Amino acid sequence: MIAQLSRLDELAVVSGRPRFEEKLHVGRPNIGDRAALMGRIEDMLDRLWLTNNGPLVQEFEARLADYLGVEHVICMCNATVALEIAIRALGLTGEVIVPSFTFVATAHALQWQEITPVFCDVDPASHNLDPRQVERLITPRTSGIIGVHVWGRPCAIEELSEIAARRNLKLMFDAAHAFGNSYGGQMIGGFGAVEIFSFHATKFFNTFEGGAVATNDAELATKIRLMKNFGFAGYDNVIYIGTNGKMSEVSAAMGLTSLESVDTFIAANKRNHHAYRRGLAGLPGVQVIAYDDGERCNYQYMIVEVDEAAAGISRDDLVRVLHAENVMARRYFYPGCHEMEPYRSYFPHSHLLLPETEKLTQRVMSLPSGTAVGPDEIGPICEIIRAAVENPDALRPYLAAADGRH
Ligand code: T4K
Repeated sequence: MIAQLSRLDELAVVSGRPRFEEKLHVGRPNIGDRAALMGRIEDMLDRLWLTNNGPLVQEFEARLADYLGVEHVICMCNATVALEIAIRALGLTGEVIVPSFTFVATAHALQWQEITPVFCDVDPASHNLDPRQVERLITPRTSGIIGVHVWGRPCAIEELSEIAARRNLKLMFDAAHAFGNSYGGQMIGGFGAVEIFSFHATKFFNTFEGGAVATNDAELATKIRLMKNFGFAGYDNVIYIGTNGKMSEVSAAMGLTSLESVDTFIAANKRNHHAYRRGLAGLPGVQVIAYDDGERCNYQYMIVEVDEAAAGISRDDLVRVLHAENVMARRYFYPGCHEMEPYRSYFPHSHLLLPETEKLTQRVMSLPSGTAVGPDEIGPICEIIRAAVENPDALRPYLAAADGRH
């Protein structure tokens, strides 16, 4: 056990002595049963079949379809390529409405194929696309909407579906954060035309690198399968434009193993989430975002919103305090996509249309969770935050000095 933090001068920004010897990262991978993983890899090596729709990928896709309750799951090398392929298979062109408050992959997947991402503001409560703003951004060039279930919290799916149907637009979801979550009791994966998951190492459920498209549309699934394998319909028979989006067998081995431990991973995230909530309860200006306990939820992102006016300290200064302690809090998502290149140059005034996004990018930070941390780490992390929020004036000169050192 780590001793209680009793005095301000025990903070590392003051003393120079970090609370944790080793860095605590956001996005530390969860690893399932190593023996099961190694067994699958040994079998794979014996089979001499390493990629190109091997038996492990086929088994993984079938298990995922079952878990998600969808007709078709197509595994891919990562979610970014899965997004690109799904966007192309859906026939999106011209302009597509997306949030700016997302990982830049969502926007890049469009711009990569010369489709303009039109950045839409978010609802400050859910951090997801604000449907009223979506409606205002539709032009004759708009072909679709990509909602992102940020932190795994479902978008306003019904409102977005209604707008898409009424305005004759395609609707798909970037569900990179939402594997294992439900909306109205139905698993994320079955909404819109397609939903895309990420199984990157930093996701609570990982395949090293990986992603998947889930859909109930058989025609679309066939098209996506062709596109992720160069358009091959059989030996020597290319019938479509395609690329290489295939998942390898070793990733599927990891995926199948991760799936066997998915409930354990979720339980660790949930325990951590509630430990943080207890540890930070009552702190002015520091709010842990809530998940709906009535739905299935992976609790993978431990997100705190810092209101500088109420907390007396900015999000960025809190991140400085935590980094000095080797708690590697992250500013997801900062800056918004509209402030990143090439979008910043293409649309220099878009920040004027994104007031809630601008606020959120200044307020949000992500804290370590997953199986790599537990109450022994979370208790001290909360104490560090508490000590900083309770003593902002005393800390200011040390923070200025720490800033100068970086
Ligand atoms: N859509 C959304 C909404 C997304 O959030 C993402 C990805 C995508 C689409 C695209 O999915 P993929 O194409 O990646 O499948 C990380 C992840 O790389 C990215 O997958 C994720 N979202 C994003 C939110 O976070 P970075 O640039 O912040 O990664 P990095 O290298 O700084 O690592 C993050 C943290 O994880 C660090 O604190 C260190 C730790 N880490 C990382 C790796 C790779 C480990 O402890 N072990 C590891 O193996 O993007």
